[in-house]
Amino acid sequence: MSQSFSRRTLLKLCGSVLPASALLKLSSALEPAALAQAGNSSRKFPDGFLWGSATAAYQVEGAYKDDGRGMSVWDTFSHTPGKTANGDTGDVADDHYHRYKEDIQLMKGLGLTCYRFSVSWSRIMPDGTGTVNPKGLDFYNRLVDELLRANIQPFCTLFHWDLPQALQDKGGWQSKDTSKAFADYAGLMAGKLSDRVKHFMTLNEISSFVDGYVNLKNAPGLEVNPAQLAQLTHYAVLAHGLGTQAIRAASKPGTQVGLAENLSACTPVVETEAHIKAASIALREENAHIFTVIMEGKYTDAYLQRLGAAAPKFTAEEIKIIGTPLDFVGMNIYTPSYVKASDSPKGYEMVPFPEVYPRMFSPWLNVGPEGLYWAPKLATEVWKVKNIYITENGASADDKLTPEGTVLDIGRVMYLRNYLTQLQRGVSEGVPVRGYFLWSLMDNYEWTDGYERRFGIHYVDFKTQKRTPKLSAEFYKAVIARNGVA
Ligand code: PNW
Repeated sequence: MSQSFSRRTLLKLCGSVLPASALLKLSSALEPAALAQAGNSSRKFPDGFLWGSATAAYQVEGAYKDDGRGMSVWDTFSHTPGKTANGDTGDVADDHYHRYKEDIQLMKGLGLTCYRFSVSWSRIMPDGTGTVNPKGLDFYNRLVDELLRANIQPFCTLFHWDLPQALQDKGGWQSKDTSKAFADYAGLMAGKLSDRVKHFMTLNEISSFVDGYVNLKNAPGLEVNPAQLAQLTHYAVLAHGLGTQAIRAASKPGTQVGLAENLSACTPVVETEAHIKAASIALREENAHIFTVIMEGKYTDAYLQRLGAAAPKFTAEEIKIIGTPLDFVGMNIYTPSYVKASDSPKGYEMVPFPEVYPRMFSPWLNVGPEGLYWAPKLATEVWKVKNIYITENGASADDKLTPEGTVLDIGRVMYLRNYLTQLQRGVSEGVPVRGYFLWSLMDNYEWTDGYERRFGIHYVDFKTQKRTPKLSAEFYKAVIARNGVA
């Protein structure tokens, strides 16, 4: 029969048989400094690994009418009654437009070495094309200068869903002209910022924003048919390709270009050879319409066959542009897509999440830390990707301020610790992940979910704009300080 003892009893028992010197060793091994050192020697990231956080213009900036900013599809959508939780809008959000200096101090407090932000296209070009608004440009100049003063490398996303309304009025992503307009705007921004910004991302999560054309819950809130969806997705990947070329043409030497995509993070259900093989086939096919065509400069045959008459129309030249080689790829990974081996002609099967499953505070945020190991690893094998950044990873939680004025978000800490452990596993095996951006620096406007679903590691009181570090901020600071999982 086995019996368990409390730690205190164990120490007492050992004390009666162990010599004093051994006991001293044992107790000093339990000292906080020694424990910290133990953490230091394990689960480390390579020197120079970048630690960042990410935000997006519409979710944090506010100041939606300031200094000549034009309207975007998210202004229109959020101002339409019944579209967002509590009718919340990004009119004020975190008021980051006015408080960016204070927010950079938060970043400094964490020890961040990089920060990912996005540019509001309609601040720069209120009509989406043509006339440039100098005051809009000034804001990003000030932001970048302040980041550099704080020794934080700026990573700039050029489009994070806030399409100028003027372009939506002309068809939005259903028009090829939008792809060309994006390239003009992207080239302009690279010309203005690449003396200081060394990493640009074209588009954030194509798969998410094209959803706004079939899912009434996202801007612009339309419902198109499958053929139209495939075609506008094609125009979005084309915008990425044209944008990549425009950024390169306008940039100072040494500028790196990539994108940030929430690819389907295919992960074997069990780590056996057969399931791993299935996951790598699935990675190509499940991402055929976006990530694969960008990586390979080709739509897979299976994708085109599956769509049949609804397949996108494209030219050989467009496909070549879409496949323009990138300097890095950014992966936004929150949740894995579990894959199992199958005897079907496809060779794999997706495993759906059951109704009862560990989730964070957003219904889609299923917990599966190994996604952060497998997706980058398989992408490296399948596409020979050389540089990867995790451009987003994080979790929503039902955060509440305690009477003492803190937030003990142990759910988010649990989530981050497990995901980072899997990321470290990959990096230690040589998967070329160069940096990690936690979503998000602070609570912000979570699109259709308004201000209800908090993703920040700083709590924001949206009435007073006061920022308070949560327990997860303390956790992340410790991770950064030891360059290893805390
Ligand atoms: C990303 N999903 O969105 C976006 O890039 C951010 O703007 C957003 O705030 C963040 O993740 C948290 O939601 C996603 O349903 C939205 O799988 C939905 C999904 C994934 C990412």
